[in-house]
Amino acid sequence: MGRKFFVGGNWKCNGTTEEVKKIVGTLNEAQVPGEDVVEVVVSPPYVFLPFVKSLLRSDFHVAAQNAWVRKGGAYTGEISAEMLVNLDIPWVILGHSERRQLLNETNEFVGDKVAYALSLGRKVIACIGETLEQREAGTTIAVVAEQTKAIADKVSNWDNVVLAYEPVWAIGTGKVASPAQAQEVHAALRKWVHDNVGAEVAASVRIIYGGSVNGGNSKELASQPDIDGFLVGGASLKPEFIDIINSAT
Ligand code: G2H
Repeated sequence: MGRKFFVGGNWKCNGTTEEVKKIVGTLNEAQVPGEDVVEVVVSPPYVFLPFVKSLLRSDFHVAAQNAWVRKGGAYTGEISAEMLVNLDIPWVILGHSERRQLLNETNEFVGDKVAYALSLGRKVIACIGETLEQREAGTTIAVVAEQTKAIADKVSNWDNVVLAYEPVWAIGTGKVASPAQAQEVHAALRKWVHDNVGAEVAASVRIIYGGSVNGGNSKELASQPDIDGFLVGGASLKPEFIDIINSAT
């Protein structure tokens, strides 16, 4: 069975109530292929999750941008996966490079977070990607393999995992990876999963690309055989997000 195209909108730390209403209004009116063709998930900041969920069309879904690594408790400022269960939020983004870099999240910590969220029935968009220095040093594949291994070490069932390859040098910079650059890493990742997890998971796991995706570059990126969708930041706040969703066909 083919891999269903996946488009995630990562709103990051952006938005007011009025802006959120406007974005959701645009999404709700959009003409896009059905859920059988493309899975659409938007990820507002935590404080807007229930609001967005209540307004959003039923064929689009919501994701949190993070979750605590274990059961909730005395962790000031954190949000637990149990709360996502309680609010019926199906998806969570974990291991985004902004958290890895700014908040020092390690590979092992991200692996633990992914495993814990999955254990509570959440679906996970797990982010990996190399820095510019690592790319220039020729270690891209080794870096993303190590990040993926830290997840694979803790996860036995990959049904609810989407892997998001997001080269750090392409995030929010306007410097998108070329389709060939992205395809090369996606193919290497799929091979890594094939060799280290199994052929069935390698064939079915969706590997999406993130980093300066926009309405102008999504179609060509989407045409690459191992690019199964996108995680979109800046452009997910704009009407061009609809064009990105439509690049599924
Ligand atoms: C990468 C991406 C969304 P942007 O972080 O996850 O952001 O599309 O703004 O580069």
